Amino acid sequence: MSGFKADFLWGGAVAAHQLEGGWQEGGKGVSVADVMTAGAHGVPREITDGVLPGKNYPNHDAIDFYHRYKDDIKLFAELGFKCFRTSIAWTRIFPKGDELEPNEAGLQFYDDLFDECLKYNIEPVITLSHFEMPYHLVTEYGGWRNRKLIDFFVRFANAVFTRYRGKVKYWMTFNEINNQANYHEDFAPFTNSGVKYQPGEDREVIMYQAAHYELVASALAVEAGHKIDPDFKIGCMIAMCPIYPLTCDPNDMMMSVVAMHRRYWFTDVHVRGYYPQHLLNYFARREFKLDITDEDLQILTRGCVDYIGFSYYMSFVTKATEDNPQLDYDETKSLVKNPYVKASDWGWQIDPVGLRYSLNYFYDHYQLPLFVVENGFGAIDQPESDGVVNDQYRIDYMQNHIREMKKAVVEDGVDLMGYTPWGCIDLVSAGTGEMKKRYGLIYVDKDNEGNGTLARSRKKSFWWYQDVIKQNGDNI
Ligand code: P53
Repeated sequence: MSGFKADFLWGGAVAAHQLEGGWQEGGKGVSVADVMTAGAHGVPREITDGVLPGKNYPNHDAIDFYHRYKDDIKLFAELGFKCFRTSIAWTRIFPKGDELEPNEAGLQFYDDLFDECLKYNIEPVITLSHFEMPYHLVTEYGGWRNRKLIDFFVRFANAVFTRYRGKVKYWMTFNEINNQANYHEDFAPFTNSGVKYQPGEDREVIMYQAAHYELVASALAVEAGHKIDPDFKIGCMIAMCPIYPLTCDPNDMMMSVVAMHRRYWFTDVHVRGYYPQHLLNYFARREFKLDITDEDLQILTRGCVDYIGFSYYMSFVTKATEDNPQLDYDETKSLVKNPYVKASDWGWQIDPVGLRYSLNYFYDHYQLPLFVVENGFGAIDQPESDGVVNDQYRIDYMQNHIREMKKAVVEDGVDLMGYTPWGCIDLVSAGTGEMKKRYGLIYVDKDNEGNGTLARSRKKSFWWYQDVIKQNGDNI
């Protein structure tokens, strides 16, 4: 093969809570994203007890895509997008999460949004749960630590699969389900699973329980989706940060293997439909008592995904230490700096070759089609005197990553479906809640404090990416 397939899905990616705004419109309920304040690099977002007066909640208004999506999709069409990845805000469809009937106004919003995409032959690629589950499920049920969430999620999945069949073909169940491998911090357990920890709780076992229920829910959704429309392609979504050994010391190498086990076993369950033996042995060693029934194990085998969607921004590095003979992985302590690569202003290590490595890792393990559904460079952009952002650094980042992606296709033979760079239009950062950590090809006039006209303008990267799509990557 000389390059990307003829029907390669070039596009861009966003998530509902990070761009829509309209947090109380059309009957939408409060989501977990609505109770997170703005933080900064090194300053965690605060998770408040409901929406409190006087706090800055950047997702409430975001970039007002809810009202401006027609103009924004027109810009995506101008870029030549073949697909557009977004999520359905669960709280627009089931505002509290435990209702029996969906909210028609929310369903209608996404009908209109998908129609607008299809008008330009832009294929919607839809994530069901992207860090925006109903907050009511947190306060009433404890989030995904509760088995009841499986039914609520499957009801939501069924409602949107049924409604949008014929409009949406590509789906993913849980965004970056494996972020919660970092259960030591509050962010990922809350955004992935609506889990808030009490002091003194064993965080790790609760994380595994929540992830198990999500994997069962995902499998049930995949099974139901295939019945609703056999043409559906339903994937998982993994945050891929490959973990290298710091040196060729065999102990460092083995630490890297175990760290990869802890961060990526989720993919094994999604793809193969059963738990890897190393994890079962780990559960036994730690004496975790998990609610995993025989019926659950049956369900997992019936709901294997069709493809692997993954995000790739950076790689990690680990090393073995004498005080850790069993090579336990703690994402807040086990990672060290890579001396060979540079990092972004937010400390994310820039490693284009790591994308080729990741594509090979997934394809060697699973032989399933792969979809790079996020990649990009979060940076501070400054419009120049003519008003245009000259983001050559972003072009360099994307070009270097696409080049490595192409090697994975041409030289290594991986089956790659598409590429959707993250935050194709500037939006609210998930990790920090900032506006100033920008990823877009399209600039949005809004700052961290919420000031700005919300006007959209094309950055230099806009024209560059437009040309990449036009030439199907032949110029890379
Ligand atoms: P922000 C951590 C590591 C890798 C990807 O992230 C991550 C995170 C969580 O911050 O999140 C994904 O906005 C996620 C998007 C998010 C994007 O990467 O923190 O799927 O919602 O915006 C970039 O710079």
